[in-house]
Amino acid sequence: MAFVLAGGRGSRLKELTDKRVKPAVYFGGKSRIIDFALSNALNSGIRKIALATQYKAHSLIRHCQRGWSFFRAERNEFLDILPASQRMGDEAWYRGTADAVTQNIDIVDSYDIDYVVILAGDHIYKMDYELMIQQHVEAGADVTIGCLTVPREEASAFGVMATDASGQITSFLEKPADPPATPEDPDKALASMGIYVFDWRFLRELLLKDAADEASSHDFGNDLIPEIVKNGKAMAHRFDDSCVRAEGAEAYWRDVGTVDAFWQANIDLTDFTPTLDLWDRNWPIWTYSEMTPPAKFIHDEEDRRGMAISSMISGGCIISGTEVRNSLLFTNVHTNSFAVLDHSVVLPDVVLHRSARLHRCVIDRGVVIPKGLVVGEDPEADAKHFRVTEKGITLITQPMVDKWEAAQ
Ligand code: ADQ
Ligand code: ADP
Repeated sequence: MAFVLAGGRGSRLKELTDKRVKPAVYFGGKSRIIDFALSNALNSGIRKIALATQYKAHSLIRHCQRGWSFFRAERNEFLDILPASQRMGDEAWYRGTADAVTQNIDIVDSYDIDYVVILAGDHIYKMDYELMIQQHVEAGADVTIGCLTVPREEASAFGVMATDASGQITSFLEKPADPPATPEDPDKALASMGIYVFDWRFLRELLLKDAADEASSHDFGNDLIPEIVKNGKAMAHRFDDSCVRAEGAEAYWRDVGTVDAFWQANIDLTDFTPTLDLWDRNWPIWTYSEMTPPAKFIHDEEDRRGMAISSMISGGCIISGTEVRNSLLFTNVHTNSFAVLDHSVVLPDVVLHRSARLHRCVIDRGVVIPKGLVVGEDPEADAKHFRVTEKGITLITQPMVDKWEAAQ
């Protein structure tokens, strides 16, 4: 089975996670971040999935109910949504990632499974977990951890490990200030992806021991993994090109944890040949998608052509007399004459009124962009009303637009 952790807010996404948890944030034109972990599980042949939620889970739960309800209960397949609900003690919330599993031990017992793969619900990647489970079983490991090499200067955000020649993990430091480099490259570190395969019986024991430990933060990366590395057999599973089943496909993994990373990963999809291939029919990204008519492009009555260049435009969009360049538009975006959208990520149901010009923006779901609003041409002026990131990307939400309108 797969146990997906989807409870953490993802506060570096700022206002995008004010109302919804990070795994429920939209990604790639039609999907949400959670769809990647769930699709990987499904495409790897895993049809028993539990999903632990807590922070602002309504939009996540609604999405999963609409899009992920095709499992066949009569074949013992399911997506079981497990909100934090005081199952064990008096704690209202899951105290940490390990506690999210501990509080559901009796439910997992009822699934009658041998192996569990613990996943984070907030990364964008394609990975075949079956290969990792195979390696785990063949090596007779206590835990197998998915890992990848990252630039050393970024490694402080991860669990960082060292391995011996057999791939056994010899040291593990959770978010070290000074991350150790890999033996091959002083500028790289071997980082945990927060993906773990366990024998359920082994993990169960460990969780019960951890629950009784008052000094523990009940977290996989902080508590359980270092303990196994010290006293058991923890193996590394390298995430590389061989983890992607499609021929010639390149390994792709992103933590779209900041507005900049979110914008970049979405805009990358408009590249000539994006590394993340959403068109691969052998590894589809399943999702809930509204029934919509095809996108429509209108040459308006004032002779403006509605057009999109190097862009992705979802169903239900109406591009009327607007120039769209290097942008990604989600479902049901409506735009009007003399407007420009350039290098922008536009979430569903946005309306863009006449003569608005938006460059390098992320626009939240349902925002109505007023006539003549210009963003991305004067960063200092933009920062008065909108959130401008370090890299000069502007995040626009409806309350920010209301503030801008009030100031006019
Ligand atoms: P972090 O990046 O700190 O480190 P963490 O906050 O533990 O990740 O979240 C992991 C997953 O669990 C996320 O999907 C999050 O939504 C979810 N989550 C967080 N708290 C939760 C809770 N109380 N209940 C339910 N779900 C919860 C981890 C590892 C590192 C590793 C990185 C890789 O600890 O070792 O390098 O992930 O991103
Ligand atoms: P989504 O994330 O599915 O796009 P919205 O952007 O509409 O959903 O809203 C995010 C979340 O904010 C919803 O799932 C809901 O929990 C909450 N929300 C939105 N509008 C309201 C409202 N009018 N009253 C209460 N909660 C709301």
